[in-house]
Amino acid sequence: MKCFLIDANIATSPYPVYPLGMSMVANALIKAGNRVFQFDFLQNNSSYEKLLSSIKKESPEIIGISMRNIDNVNSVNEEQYTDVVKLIAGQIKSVSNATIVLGGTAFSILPEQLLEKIGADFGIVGEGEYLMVELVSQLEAGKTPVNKILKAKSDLKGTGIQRAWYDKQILNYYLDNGSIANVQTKRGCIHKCVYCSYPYLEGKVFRNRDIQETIDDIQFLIKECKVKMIFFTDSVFNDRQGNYIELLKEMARQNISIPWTAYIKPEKISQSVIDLMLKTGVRGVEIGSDGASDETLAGLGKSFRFKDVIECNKSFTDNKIATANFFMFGCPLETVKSVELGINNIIYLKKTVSFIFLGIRILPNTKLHDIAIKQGILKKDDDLLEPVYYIAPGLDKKWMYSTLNEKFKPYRHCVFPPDALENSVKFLHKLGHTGLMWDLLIPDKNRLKGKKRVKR
Ligand code: B12
Repeated sequence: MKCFLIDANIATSPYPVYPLGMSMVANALIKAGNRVFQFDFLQNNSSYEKLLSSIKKESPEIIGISMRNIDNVNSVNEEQYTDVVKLIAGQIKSVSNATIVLGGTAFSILPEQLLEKIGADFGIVGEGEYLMVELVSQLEAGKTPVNKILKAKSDLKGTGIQRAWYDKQILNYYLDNGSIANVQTKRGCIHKCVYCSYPYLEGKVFRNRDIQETIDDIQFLIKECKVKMIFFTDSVFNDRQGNYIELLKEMARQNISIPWTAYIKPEKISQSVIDLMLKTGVRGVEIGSDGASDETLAGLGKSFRFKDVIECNKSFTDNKIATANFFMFGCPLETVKSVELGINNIIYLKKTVSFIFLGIRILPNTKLHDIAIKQGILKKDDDLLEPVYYIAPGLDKKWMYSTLNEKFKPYRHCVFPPDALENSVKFLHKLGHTGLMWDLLIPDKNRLKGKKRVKR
């Protein structure tokens, strides 16, 4: 069948992100014998004209739209991204009778609401490879599934998760605009953080991709696409089973070294693992600390405490590896006292940069959703298309905003609101800089790993 895939993500902060999900679905469709055209809306200047002329030229029978973000989860400066998808679907219908299928993380989080809002024919929740191929072959056989929303069981075996069909032209656009190329090494999340949708999106157990296939992706990106840095997109890179260590060992054995970054769960990392990271090119890591005090870490359902955050940062900074930490204020169990303690903890977290969010975007299928209903912050039938941010009862948002603003302002390494530096980063991207960027804010002149900027 002739398939046309559109990545409809228009978010450009902290940088535009290559549509990895769309490319994985493209690969599955191609392997199943379909003809696939990948269209990236952002790369095409968000031009409806270009989109429609491509659709007319390709005349596809099925059009898949990949929706990554619902909004920017930033209560202080809200942006939302689903209206544009409604417009895209409306425009498509004016020139094509193709079946429209929605997918991607944003769609998976709010499937019923988004199918209705956007007016597509079908939607696929969760990983799209298997169900999209299945849907295409059913439609080809003249069968129309009864259910409009199809739910993946997130049960593709790790080794069954195939490589993405990276589109070089699309990738070049992203690399030219400050992006870091992305590689997935596994799916799933075993953690129970109350606010997080990762286990819902990817399943509750880790499913490791074949290590050599992951390395083939990395080699392809280095050799064929001249990629200068890689982001391992796993929800948590340092999994307890140690798959990441096996991957790094194999990269080291094959002499592969490329600047890379990933999300790290706070825990002490042994020196031998840090040495492997250095050998394979680690440039900096993003630590998912989230809570700034033991009280809020407990309220978030975290299995670690603030001393682990300090220790984890130290494992890296002692080795001159740059770290960024992400924190949220207003968590369950937050009080005026824990806000004050948390602010101090962040200010005194050494040689790192911290990004601070106010409030937590409430998503369905999370424990926070239930907590918010119990506490009267949400009603059971609120559709959540419009973001609602959780702030623990008893705390005043205005007070929180002015306190965070005032206390963090003197410190370059404490970024509040989290997008405060967006314009400066965009300017650096225009000058051709790419990579972490946040490492420029680290108050340590010897932060070797981040010092040499990556240029495209
Ligand atoms: C890694 C990551 C990042 C990294 C990306 C780094 C990089 N260079 O790639 C960084 C830190 C930059 C980032 C930033 C942001 N992120 Co982020 N990120 C993720 C994360 C952990 C993984 C995304 C990923 O690459 N997955 C791997 C790919 C292969 O999977 P996938 O995209 O889901 O695709 C599969 C399915 O969705 C489906 N599918 C995808 N497209 C299609 C299309 C069709 C037709 C079909 C049928 C199926 C289908 O099939 C695919 C293969 O199985 C997700 C959470 C998660 N676990 O999914 C959040 C997530 C996507 N991010 C999110 C958000 C909000 C953001 C930011 C807006 C945050 C901010 N304020 O800065 C920015 C936006 C950046 C941008 N320009 O878009 C949200 C989006 C949902 C929402 N709440 O709105 C998520 C889901 C986290 C969450 N639970 O809230 N992010």
